[in-house]
Amino acid sequence: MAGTLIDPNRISPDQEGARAPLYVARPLLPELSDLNALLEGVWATRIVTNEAALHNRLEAELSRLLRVPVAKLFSSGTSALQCAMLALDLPKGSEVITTPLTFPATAHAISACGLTPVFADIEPDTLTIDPRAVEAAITPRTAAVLGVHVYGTICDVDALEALCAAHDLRLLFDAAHAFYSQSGGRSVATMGDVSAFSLHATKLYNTVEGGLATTNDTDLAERLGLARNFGIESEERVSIVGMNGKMSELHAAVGLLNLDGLPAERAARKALRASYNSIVSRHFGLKTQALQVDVVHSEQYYLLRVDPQAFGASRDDLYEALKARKIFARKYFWPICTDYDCYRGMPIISLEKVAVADQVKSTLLCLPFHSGVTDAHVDVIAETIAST
Ligand code: T4K
Repeated sequence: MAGTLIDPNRISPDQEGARAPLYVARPLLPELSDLNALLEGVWATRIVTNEAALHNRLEAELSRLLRVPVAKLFSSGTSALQCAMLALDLPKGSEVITTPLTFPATAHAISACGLTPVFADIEPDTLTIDPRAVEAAITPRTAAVLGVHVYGTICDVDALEALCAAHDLRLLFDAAHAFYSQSGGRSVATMGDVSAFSLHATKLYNTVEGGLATTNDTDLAERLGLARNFGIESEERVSIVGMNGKMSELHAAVGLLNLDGLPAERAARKALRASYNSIVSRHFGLKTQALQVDVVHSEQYYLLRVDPQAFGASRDDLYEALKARKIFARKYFWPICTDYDCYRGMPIISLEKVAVADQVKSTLLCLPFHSGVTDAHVDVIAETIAST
């Protein structure tokens, strides 16, 4: 995808000013005319939400695509996570072990369910939760473990499953970054008791706002359905604590149409990953995600890891240099959960003196990663990296 490196002097300030900003994400969107056509049927019935026809069609399509028995749609990835924990009926006040290197939604979903997040350290290569740190974090109050396939890197699922089975804990995955991922031929959607996906506009596959929870367990499926609809079992019976986590027909319509664009978006990102990898390989002090064997990558993010000593500049230097060229990379995830006002002071349970998460958090940068990144953008990014 990348052409030859360009001479930075060839980009005049005028040209630079005229170029549109490039963001870390750009939503995949269907043709507006196709969306209008699909919505005509919805307008005709005036059934616009509450688990209606397009919603149910999309659930069936996603269950097939992700090769999982149960796929339940939600209004967001956050509501999918919360409803997963409500459906599992984890005892109030119990602890859920999770990673500090994630988006706020992961820890907040735990707290919003009346549970306590406990942060366990991550592995230095994969940046996913370290099963040995999880084991060290288990107390008599632990009810569940919530792993995050961060940047689409799959957690050590076998070790976490074994640990949870041995300690009688429930296992959930925040798979917001891992739509369509597979490991050893196994779909991520089938891992643990339940997996929650985000279908937000910034995600590889999106419904504008939306979420998805998947499970192999049909009993749990019923409770997930209750949890997303206020716990309403029938007109005259409310059986569990629930919320409004439902997806509307408008969002489901976008989701149905976006299924068609998914293969081309993934292909464009795969090519872009190869271009970025070739740039990264030219610089000491830069690397990307650990390559996982026998894994189909989600192609959600492209992570750059900057070693300031070896590279000669920091992550923040590079972020600012790119920003000056209107390339808006993102410091996902900075700050980490234990830096937030609401969780500050909570320890990261670690096997290290300084937690790995604290060591790496200032080195991570996600580059723009979507089909709107052109060869010219890649050239500017390559030149900026070379000159920082
Ligand atoms: N768990 C994990 C591990 C997650 O990463 C997330 C969400 C969740 C759970 C929760 O899922 P949801 O409840 O959100 O479904 C964005 C997304 O809003 C968020 O969904 C995502 N993770 C997170 C990693 O990224 P921000 O605050 O970075 O978004 P924002 O508005 O700065 O968008 C980033 C860039 O994308 C913008 O600079 C421009 C571009 N963009 C954004 C939007 C909204 C567009 O081009 N079009 C758009 O409509 O959180």
